[in-house]
Amino acid sequence: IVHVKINGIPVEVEEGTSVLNAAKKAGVKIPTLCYHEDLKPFGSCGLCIVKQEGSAKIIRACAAPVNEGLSVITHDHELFEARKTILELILSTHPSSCLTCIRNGECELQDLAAEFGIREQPFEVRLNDRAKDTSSASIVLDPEKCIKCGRCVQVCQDLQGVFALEFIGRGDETCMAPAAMLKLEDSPCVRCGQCAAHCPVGAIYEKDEIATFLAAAADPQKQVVVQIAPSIRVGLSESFGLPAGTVTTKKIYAALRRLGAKAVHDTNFGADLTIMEEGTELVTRLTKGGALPQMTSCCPAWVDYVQKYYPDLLDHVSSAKSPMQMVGAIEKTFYAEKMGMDPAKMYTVAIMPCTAKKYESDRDEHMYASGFRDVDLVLTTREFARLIKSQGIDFLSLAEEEADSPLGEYSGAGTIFGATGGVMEAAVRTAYHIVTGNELQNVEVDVVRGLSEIKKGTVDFDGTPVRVAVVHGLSHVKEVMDEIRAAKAEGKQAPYEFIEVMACRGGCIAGGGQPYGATDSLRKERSAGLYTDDKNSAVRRSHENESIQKLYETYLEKPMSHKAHHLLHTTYQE
Ligand code: HC0
Ligand code: SF4
Repeated sequence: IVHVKINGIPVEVEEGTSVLNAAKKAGVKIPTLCYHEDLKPFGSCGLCIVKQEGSAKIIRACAAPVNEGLSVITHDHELFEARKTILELILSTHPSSCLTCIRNGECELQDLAAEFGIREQPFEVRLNDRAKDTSSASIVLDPEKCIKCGRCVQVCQDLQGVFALEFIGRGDETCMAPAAMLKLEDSPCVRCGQCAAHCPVGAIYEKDEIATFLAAAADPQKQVVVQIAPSIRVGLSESFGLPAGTVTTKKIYAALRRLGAKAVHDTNFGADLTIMEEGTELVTRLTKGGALPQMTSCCPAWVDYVQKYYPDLLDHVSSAKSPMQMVGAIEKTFYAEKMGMDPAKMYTVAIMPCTAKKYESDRDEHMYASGFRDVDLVLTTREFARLIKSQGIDFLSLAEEEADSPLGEYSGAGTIFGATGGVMEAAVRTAYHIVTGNELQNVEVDVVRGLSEIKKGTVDFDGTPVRVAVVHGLSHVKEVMDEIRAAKAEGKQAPYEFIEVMACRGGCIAGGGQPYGATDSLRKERSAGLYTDDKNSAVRRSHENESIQKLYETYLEKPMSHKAHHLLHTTYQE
């Protein structure tokens, strides 16, 4: 513990705490722009400068650790003017097109300009004239709006270990871009969207497809059918001012009907279905042979990463399609038949916390098993929030509604898919039943919960140990992949049977398409919302979802049957 003074206010903080966080503890907000809790301090913007009392020293509060007896001044006239000048200089290289920017109302630079009362532009405006990169199905780069904060580069390189983005050019001309000025689509980008979720301005954002949705909903030739991902139910609430982690599932269903959905389904149903298929696949690999450990396949950025960085290990990835794709395939076959709908006219939409899902829905590997595209359109949570607001829907006052049966019924196991470790926990609940014929009594598998980067544990299947690992944040997966590769080279199996990987830290609850501002405390609150929802569920094991049981009885026959294989599985090519 060290004792410091912030503007004369004494505070006690742990050694190594930054001046910025010590100030926070004293109730003092130091302005920042490049700083983000997820990242190492980069110190590029200079807004967080403070004065050290008793010395002429100016300190960057984000990067400087406190020491015993330190006393700083965070706000005075001189610092205010210096910060205002920094902002004016940033604004002199940034377009003033706020009204038409995707970040209008949600921009950190705009907020700061307002806080500092900037009313005019004293410096000559010099914009770089680099063109937008719209090559990716998921992400748009607008280098003209880049403020060189460095967050996206750090996110892509350090959090994700992908290295698709770097700083290009010198001086004024510097901006973020894929190496060698490649198009994003030709770069190693896996479309996770974490760069967009961390960008403070409108320089990197999700491809906006709200207009496509509205056109489809207004088209009398189309019947719009919508599913929502597990983490939408906890993510959307923040966009409407509710506390993080608030579950709004039934208001979301109601909003979708007002938006023109002819049927409202839940990706959680698909999550239960995925568990049946993927759990059965795991048991088959364990008993009959096949590449082990088996790895989950539901995160499209992760699958993309394996294809780009570890194509030799693709046979470890489960052949099960993601829950989203499974729901799409079942909507255009089973559901269309049941309801007498023409699958050619059915327009399937998925609301996802993820930018990579836009790309997944457009992959050509067997995503058309019904004869039609499984999922026609993907909107992220952020687009969904804007869509609701644009259509005069007062979300908070909506009366709750139910989803449509049977593709709206799900277990708590399906819900927790949205948090890191959730797919594993759901799989354990069902694989235990498949292997032992009994039910797992304590369904809460604590070793796979929480935010540790790599979670490892052994689950006891009545005497048979099953070794599992859970990884989130792509930069950490390298360790496990290299272990598998090394073991394989020696003709051995790495010490796991089943591994879950999610590209984003925390899992889908903090996906690249979720509301801005994710930090670890927010990740915990969003996850807690899902775990509480699971706890409150009458059914907590995927195989006990009666609608899933009926789907097998009346249509698919059994997990991994010929028909299930055709509709619900795929293979990813090197
Ligand atoms: Fe996820 Fe999913 S859990 S990837 O994180 O498996 O995006 O929320 O929808 O498909 O269910 C995202 C979230 C999903 C899928 C599910 C899986
Ligand atoms: Fe990097 Fe992900 Fe952004 Fe692609 S989407 S540039 S992989 S952070």
